[in-house]
Amino acid sequence: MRRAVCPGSFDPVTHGHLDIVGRAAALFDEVVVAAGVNPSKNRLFSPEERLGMLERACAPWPNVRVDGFTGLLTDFCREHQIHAIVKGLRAVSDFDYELQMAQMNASLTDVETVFIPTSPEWSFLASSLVKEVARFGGDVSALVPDFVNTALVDRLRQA
Ligand code: COD
Repeated sequence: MRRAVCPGSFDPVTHGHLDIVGRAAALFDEVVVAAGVNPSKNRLFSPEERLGMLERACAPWPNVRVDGFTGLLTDFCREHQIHAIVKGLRAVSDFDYELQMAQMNASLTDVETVFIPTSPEWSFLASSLVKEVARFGGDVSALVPDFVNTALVDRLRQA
């Protein structure tokens, strides 16, 4: 079975992430969307909230499942017999960092990184920008699933 992981912080999941997940699901038999749940990192959404949003967003793909991980991604890959890491690439700036991580991960275990180029419509999209725009009252409803937009508005209203 060809199994791949789409790892990320997903704080929160955006249409850019989901575009990559959907395209990975067409290439691999099984895709695990794995959210890094490092509790020491300051996130807008808790691990449980991020996983819940991912579960809902990935429900349309029967060969996609959602999981969380702490520690090294390569350890997660080894535990789950995953031999491919799928990453989205937006710009040259992504490539510099992603190449370094891909080479480090390959040096730690026999995992290959597969890069999928961002779709033009989502090339500017990042969770950090979505949060910043939403924080100042901007409309991000076209950039994230409806229920994520609702959660963002609710969370930022409380802040
Ligand atoms: N279009 C296409 N791809 C996109 C878009 C978009 N609009 N937005 C995001 N993506 C891609 C990113 O390029 C990335 O590949 C993925 O989606 C996740 O993005 P984020 O921002 O949610 O997540 P990151 O980049 O913060 O996640 C980093 C990891 C958690 C994957 C990384 O830190 C990690 O592997 N951590 C575990 C510890 C470890 O193993 N460290 C050693 C690394 S060598």
